[in-house]
Amino acid sequence: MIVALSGGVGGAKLALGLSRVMPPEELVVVVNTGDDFEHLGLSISPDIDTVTYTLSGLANRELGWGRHDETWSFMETMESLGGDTWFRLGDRDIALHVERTRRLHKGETLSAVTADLCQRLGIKSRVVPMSDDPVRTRLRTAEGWLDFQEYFVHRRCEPVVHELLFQGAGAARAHPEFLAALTDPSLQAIVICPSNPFISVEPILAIPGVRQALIDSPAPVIAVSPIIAGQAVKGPTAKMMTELGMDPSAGTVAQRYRDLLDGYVIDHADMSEVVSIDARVTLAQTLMRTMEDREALARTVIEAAAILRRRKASR
Ligand code: FO1
Repeated sequence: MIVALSGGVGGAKLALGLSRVMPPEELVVVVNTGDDFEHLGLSISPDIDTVTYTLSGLANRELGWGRHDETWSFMETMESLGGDTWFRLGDRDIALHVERTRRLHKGETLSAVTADLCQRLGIKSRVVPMSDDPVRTRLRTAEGWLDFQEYFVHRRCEPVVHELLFQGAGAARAHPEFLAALTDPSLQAIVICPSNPFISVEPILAIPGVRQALIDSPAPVIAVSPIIAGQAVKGPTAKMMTELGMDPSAGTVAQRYRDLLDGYVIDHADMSEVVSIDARVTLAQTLMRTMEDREALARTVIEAAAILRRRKASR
């Protein structure tokens, strides 16, 4: 069994690679829900949808979010009605949000709805929200506090970020399937995917008990850097690091995970960072353009974890 902590597009890509190079039913993808929000009366869980669309082959490959087989009549009509169209919702995607909202309002948990959705999409891996309790990422910017999607989509990540807050994290309970996986004797590795550490991974780590459970797990924790040569592969990671007073580097991300990491996978371009990283470093091609890239990086992570597992067990 492998547990992968994922949020956003980069995380979903590696999760897909993992699901193709191991028995998919042995993969548990724990997904960030800090990006979730209510919009147009709908409960939207973007990182869960990015993972499920990606694992089921439905994802829009260029954008990384939404579906590839999309039409936009709903958005066009909303535009003509003067409604909110800054958050693009395709006609097929909308059906998912409407149905999830109905089931949540009926009292079902987010994880129950997600499990059913995965089953309907033929996904063999388990996709588990980090918690069924609400956690909302908010950002203190030069223009005041912004909700996550307002910052990320509506404002296109332009405002300068001074602080992040994971509202509700302190009262949230890690999903029981997540915690159970961390103590499962068959657990081979805990993979922190190449997601933005601030907005995709740290909301998960902010839930009480999660960091300690990762440290206590007999399985090695191995992260893949989301930064290559000082640049984020996608999204505002490097910009955020600079605005938060950090050097946008693979080494800085390792610092964020400090006490957790047994292993760290960085790109060949960042070889000079190796000396500054207090974990067992593996150099790889971490930019995933093709399916082969996704699978090759996944294999590298699994192989590195196997070496680390022997070391952690003998400690
Ligand atoms: N991201 C955008 O940059 N623009 C959008 O209009 C947009 C719509 C959208 C709809 C559904 C969904 O599941 C995700 C969507 N995303 C959009 C991506 C989303 O904001 C991000 O993927 C996460 O919240 C951060 O990784």
